[in-house]
Amino acid sequence: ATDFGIEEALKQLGVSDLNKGTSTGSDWFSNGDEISSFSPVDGNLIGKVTTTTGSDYEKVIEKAQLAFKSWKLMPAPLRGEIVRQFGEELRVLKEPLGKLVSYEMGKSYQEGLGEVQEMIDICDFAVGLSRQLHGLTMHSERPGHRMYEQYHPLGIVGIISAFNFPVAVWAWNTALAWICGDVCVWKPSEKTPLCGVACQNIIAKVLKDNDIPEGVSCLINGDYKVGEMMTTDKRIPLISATGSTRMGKIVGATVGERLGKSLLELGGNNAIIVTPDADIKMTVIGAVFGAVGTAGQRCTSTRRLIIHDSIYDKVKNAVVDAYKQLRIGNPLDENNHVGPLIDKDAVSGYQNALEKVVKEGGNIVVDGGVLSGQGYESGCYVKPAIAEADNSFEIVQHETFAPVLYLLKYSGDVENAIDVQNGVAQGLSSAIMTNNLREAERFLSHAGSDCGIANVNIGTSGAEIGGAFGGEKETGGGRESGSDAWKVYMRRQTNTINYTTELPLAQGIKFDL
Ligand code: UN1
Repeated sequence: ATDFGIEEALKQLGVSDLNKGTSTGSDWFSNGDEISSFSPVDGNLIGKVTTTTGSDYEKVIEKAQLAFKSWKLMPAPLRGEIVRQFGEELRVLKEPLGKLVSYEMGKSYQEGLGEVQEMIDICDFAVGLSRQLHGLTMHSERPGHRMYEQYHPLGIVGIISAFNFPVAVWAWNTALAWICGDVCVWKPSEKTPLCGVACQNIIAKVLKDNDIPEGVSCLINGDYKVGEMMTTDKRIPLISATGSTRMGKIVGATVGERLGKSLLELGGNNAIIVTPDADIKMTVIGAVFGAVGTAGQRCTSTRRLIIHDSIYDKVKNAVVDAYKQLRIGNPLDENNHVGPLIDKDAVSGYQNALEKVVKEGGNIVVDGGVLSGQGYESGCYVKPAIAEADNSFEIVQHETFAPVLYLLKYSGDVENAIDVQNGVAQGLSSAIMTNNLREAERFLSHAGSDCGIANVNIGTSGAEIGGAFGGEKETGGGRESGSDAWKVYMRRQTNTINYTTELPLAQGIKFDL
């Protein structure tokens, strides 16, 4: 716990009394409509941000293009030094920023701090990487020739992020894009605009202190129409978008139309398989955190438990008992496990899912419901619910961004559970709980999970920075943050150099003059 409140946090982040919107670094300008940011925690107005108009956008792109000219010429390790300083600022501001994330988005304060920690981790990762942007060397088939490949900066990277990770997803993209020599234009979710301004303030100070052009980091605000300015803009070679599959299909198609690149991080429908050899205690912790953490609003949240029939009742009872311990309330109070949903639309989506699962023949085993009364005035607090269901139900096939967990039963071999796990349109995260080596290896093999993330004896959420993050099928195929995800932020060039006095042609082609 900290000894300061949200007012003090807003001050430290420079977002109290806010009426700002579009920015290239510290230089604010914006002429569009206002967005009011209301906290789902208590329903109070936190601040207002003005949206980006078409002419504001043009100014931003001009500044970004100008900044790219000098930024791309700076040696990568020196760009890494800027990212290192950004990470240092984040360490200093971890508590106020974690608090703002919790207050504006609604996740628990612990998870708000965890999100800022992910930003710090990606900065550390990027600093090391800034000295390792290496390509391969190859042997040429032609005598006296040398071949190698190198990676060059791309240009402007457009980032569209979602409300559920209002700061970390931006940092996953920017920390890598910056060391790669790119400049970034960010449109945060219109549901969490103050988190966007707070982050922009932090990086703007670092850039200013180092005399780096402010256009290296730009912020634009507004709804999908502002996002469209970027997706249709040929001056932006890469769009990195996080959000629903519905949004991603539109972004992918629009960017594809102009043959731009897109990096898509879309919906998940993540399952944990619980086999007869599972450790039940670990299963319960993994499943409950996965299902109710961030109030079920992570793209990695656990949506389905696929349980072997021989232990079905035991696992079901243990999970139901654990749900009885959950405390729902103000996420800044560290005694609570579950905070509010982002807004009332999300509450309707949750209610709709519960109605639908019953209509389709499901059986509710932990009741849901919207909480009211003292402490719940915002109308966004809901009870995490559990329903017994079948994988074929339409609602089970669909990602509902809320704490609704479906229990599914399997019998026979683990192959049957894997079929169920893979039997959805999404392919982000997956897990198996087992102490059986054969089952675990089967699950991880090419005959196993079809997801971008597959875990053993860990839940589906809470990935760490070193690994590539992303998923297959309707999750969009993009990879961010760890491993060699940096390559998408650069353009690859193959170079062949001839150091002889002859000019032999490849493939042995004869061409004599
Ligand atoms: C997301 O929900 O968009 O693996 C990202 C996790 C977090 C990131 C989630 N590290 O749950």
